Amino acid sequence: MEAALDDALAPERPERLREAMRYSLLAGGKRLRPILCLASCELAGAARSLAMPTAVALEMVHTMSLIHDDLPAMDNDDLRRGRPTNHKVFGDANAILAGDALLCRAFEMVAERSPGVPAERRVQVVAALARAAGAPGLVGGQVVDLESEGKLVGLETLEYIHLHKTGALLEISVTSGAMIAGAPGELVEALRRYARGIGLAFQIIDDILDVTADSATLGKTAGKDLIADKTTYPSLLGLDESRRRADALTTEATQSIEAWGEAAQPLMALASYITARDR
Ligand code: GRG
Repeated sequence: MEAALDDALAPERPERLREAMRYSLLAGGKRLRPILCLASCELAGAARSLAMPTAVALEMVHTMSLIHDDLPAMDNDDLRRGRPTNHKVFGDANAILAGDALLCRAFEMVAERSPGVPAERRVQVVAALARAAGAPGLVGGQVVDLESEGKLVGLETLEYIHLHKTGALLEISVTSGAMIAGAPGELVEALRRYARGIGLAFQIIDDILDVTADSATLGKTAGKDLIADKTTYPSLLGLDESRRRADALTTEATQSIEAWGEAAQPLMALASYITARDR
């Protein structure tokens, strides 16, 4: 995965822009979204190499969202993936532009740099990725999240934020691998149910870690939700009930794909990782 990400940003001008794009894209991170994509492509019976450009694209969209999320106009953070945030190093304007360029490159990866994937599948993934990133997905979730800061919101709004801001990209991460492989609709829908479960569980665990882990382990500022006065699962339900919810969602998620037996094992293991993770 690291080699594919490195290759996707080969030398080009302007050099400073490329440097800013590479700074955040190659800063580590769990690479969960691309790995989910590759695992679902394999589950659907195709070689993982077929989905590699889409996997790279997903990590690019995710990374751009982190760069923009960290900006002073949004979450205003100075630590990400264990390093100073992009705008702290390159300035606000370059950070915005590096994010923009990563987003554009992501669509290029799927549309133009996916040899061997039939054109109609590429179009299907481009459309689904655009929806997941845009107003019906990340952008919409981020808007409601920003609007909700400093307010006590209910579980329904919190779930809306999480399903859009975090869940939408995790969902397309899982379903895109199957789309690339030309999976039947029944499998794509089972994977969508799996993805919705792990997506929400992922964000509940994120909220829990924000309270229980330290900045060095997380590679980002711990305790940020409290500082930003955000409603979270632990603030609404407490830590124990939040963990119980994450576990229940993970169990439901894995049940959606258990009919695929041995082939579903990597996705089962990834679901367990999401609830057991410490960063
Ligand atoms: C996509 C057009 C477009 C705009 C983005 C800024 C924004 C709009 C949305 C914010 C999305 C966001 C930052 C959601 C948080 C998701 C989340 C829990 C991130 C942490 O993911 P990890 O733990 O991070 O997988 P690593 O560093 O391991 O990859």
